[in-house]
Amino acid sequence: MTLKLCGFAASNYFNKVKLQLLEKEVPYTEERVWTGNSHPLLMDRSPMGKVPFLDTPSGPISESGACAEYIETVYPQRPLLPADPYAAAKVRELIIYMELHLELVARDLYAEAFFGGKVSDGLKERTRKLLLKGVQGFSKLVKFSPYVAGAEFTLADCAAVAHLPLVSSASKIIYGDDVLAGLPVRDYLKAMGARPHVQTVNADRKISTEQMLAKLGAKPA
Ligand SMILES: N[C@@H](CCC(=O)N[C@@H](CS)C(=O)NCC(=O)O)C(=O)O
Repeated sequence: MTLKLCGFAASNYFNKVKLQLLEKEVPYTEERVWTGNSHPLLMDRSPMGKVPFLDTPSGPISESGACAEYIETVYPQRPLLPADPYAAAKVRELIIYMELHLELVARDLYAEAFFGGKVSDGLKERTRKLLLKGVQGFSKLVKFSPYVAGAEFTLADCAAVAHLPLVSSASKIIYGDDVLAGLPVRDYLKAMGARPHVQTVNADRKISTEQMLAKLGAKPA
């Protein structure tokens, strides 16, 4: 049985794992599973009802970080984590900064930034403070030389390509300025956009985003 990546291609966490699979040339299939419902198709395999999750020959795995680690262990070809334990820990550290201190914080803005909802002024203010703190921490770790963790393309790039554009655009839409503007994120994303697998992920993301917005009855921001 080949791996099956489940979720939808508008999801940044889905795309982080998808880019890893494509870059490593791991054979896999996709199953489109939408969130926002408690269907057993979702909850039995991803108990928090989140995507992505990965169907493996041994059973399902939820949480993109756990999926990514499983893929690295079972498919050692084209490793996206350095062999050196310290360097590998620095890649994992960078991913946590992007996910916990940037993306998860900015997520509170998405309802208004992308889905036609409304976020209170209090939440916007609190989120901005947390985002600026996250950006400060991330700036100390990130390398952009030319990849986010240094000279090699790693799992941290799979995460960066998926998460950083969302953080930038949510903050631009809500605050009128990009909290990541002090970092060379635009140039980095442009360079990453030349990679064929990043192009595939981005093309699929566009189609899936339109489908998702149509499902929600929302208009693109
Ligand atoms: N920590 C999770 C985050 C995944 C996540 O938040 N996925 C979103 C889609 S981008 C989702 O499933 N949201 C639906 C929900 O939270 O109910 C991971 O790394 O997989």
